Amino acid sequence: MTTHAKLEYERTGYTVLKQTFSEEQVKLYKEEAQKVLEQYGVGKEGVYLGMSVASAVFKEAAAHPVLVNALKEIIGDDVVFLSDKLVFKNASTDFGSPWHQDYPYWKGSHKVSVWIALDDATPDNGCLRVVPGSHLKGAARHGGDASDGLGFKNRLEEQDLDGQPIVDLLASRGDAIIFHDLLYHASYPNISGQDRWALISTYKDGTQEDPEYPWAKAVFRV
Ligand SMILES: O=C(O)CCC(=O)C(=O)O
Repeated sequence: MTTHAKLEYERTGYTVLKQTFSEEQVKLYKEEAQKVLEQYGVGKEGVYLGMSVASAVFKEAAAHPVLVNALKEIIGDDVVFLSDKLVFKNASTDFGSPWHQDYPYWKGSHKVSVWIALDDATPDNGCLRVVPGSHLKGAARHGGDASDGLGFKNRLEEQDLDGQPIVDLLASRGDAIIFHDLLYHASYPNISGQDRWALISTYKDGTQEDPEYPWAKAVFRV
């Protein structure tokens, strides 16, 4: 399975590990995430960076054996966890994430992120959208007009998407989507009236030199 995952990742820039986390684990993560948000007084929707700093539950999630096996296939033996974030789009969140690559945020060596569905994700509640193979195009120029309030000062230009094949990644709770930091991705607005929460964890190859990342405060070798 992981060999397939590696080949798919190399070809398309992403691979989906279905049902990696159990119902019980997903329930625990949502409850624990709720506690973190309350503890830190975080608002009702958005992004919270540093779940593993806030709770050991997320550190354990980041080292899930199925994930680690797949990451070792993709990255190599020296897999380092850098940081994670909760993207919590509640029933009232009616905006999607603009098209972007993650690379402009990280720079340095190429990072691998894992988008873990804590709710079922559909086009109606804001599932991910990707351009398969776009990670092979290299780093694109990103523009910076965030005046519409949707965040993401690093955004792809509209013409970068022209004529590109777009795939919607519907996901079930517990699925894990592993993706390259050059993959073009975005998400739909949530118009469903239902929550759409996801945990995104980012990893790197420990043999590669990188700048210090001030927000990576729970770094560990998996
Ligand atoms: O979960 C989402 O809606 C998209 C998040 C995303 O693309 C990111 O944080 O890089």
